[in-house]
Amino acid sequence: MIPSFRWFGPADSIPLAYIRQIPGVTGVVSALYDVPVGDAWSRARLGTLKAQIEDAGLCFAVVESIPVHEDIKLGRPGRDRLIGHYSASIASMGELGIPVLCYNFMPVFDWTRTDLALRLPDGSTALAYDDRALAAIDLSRGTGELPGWATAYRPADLQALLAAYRDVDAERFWDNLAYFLERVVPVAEQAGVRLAIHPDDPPWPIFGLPRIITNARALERLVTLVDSAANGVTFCTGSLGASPENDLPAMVRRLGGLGRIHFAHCRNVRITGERGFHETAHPSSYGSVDLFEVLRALRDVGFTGPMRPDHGRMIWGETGRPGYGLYDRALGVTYLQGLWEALSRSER
Ligand SMILES: [Mn+2]
Repeated sequence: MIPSFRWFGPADSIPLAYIRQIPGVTGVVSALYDVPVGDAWSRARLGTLKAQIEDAGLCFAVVESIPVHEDIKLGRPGRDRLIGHYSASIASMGELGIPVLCYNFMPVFDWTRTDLALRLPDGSTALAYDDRALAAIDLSRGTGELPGWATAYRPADLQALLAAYRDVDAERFWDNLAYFLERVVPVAEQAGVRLAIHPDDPPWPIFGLPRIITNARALERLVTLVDSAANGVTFCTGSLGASPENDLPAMVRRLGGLGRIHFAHCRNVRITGERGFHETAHPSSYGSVDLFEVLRALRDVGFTGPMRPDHGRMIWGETGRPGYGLYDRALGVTYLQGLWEALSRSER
């Protein structure tokens, strides 16, 4: 297991030098954040990022993520050219020896919350989701009411995109994902890069849009779309753990046993009702996810990939990118390493 930490590039308010000081963390999860969606990532740009990470004494463990253009997800004409660009980006990763690519395949919006600063009893704040609050958001007026997405789309563009998805049901969306993977997985194999799809967050349809990477059945279907070790998953305990139907340790044993877990996002959520949850501190006792059992399953299947803490709360007066402050994530990755050390040493 490679303890890792997400870094949003040189614009991140948390410098690599701070990440270097978190005990045990050696891997960095990062991306190029200023390349327009659909363009190829050049080896030169990615190489500069890799050099910055290595100059700080760390290792570029995962690209998270290269966004998949909506035209690919919609199966529109023109997707082949965009898939060509995506393949070029994967080839650049391979040339630089960056081994894992985390990506997602969610329509229009990826992570979605209804509150970015829910106050918890201890005074910290966390991200939260409530399906009733989401239902009250009217997208015909744009995304202004959707936390975290206020400036993501112009209202007219959003309406056009939502209209385009009206003809795309879940099965058609699966077809579009298969079409994409049939073309990029061979490129990844050739490049020595492992693809790791991130589950949908939250793991159910929102705004009438299809969401398909939500549970054990879906993840097993995903890995059989293209039967290659390069076609795997990011096991995100927070995303999958928001649904009580998901037995996370069992899913780890099944997918990990197939050798298809290439990256782990470990965090906790507390389920607060049907399709409702808020994020919490990482330790098992704070939420609905039993991280001890998840990590035990990861150990048992021989997981050796990068693992990062996922969203943290805002604590100790810190401000910053929602979910991505330094303090709570540093506590989280330290806790995860404590579990891992105890599991490893008790096996002797
Ligand atoms: Mn995640």
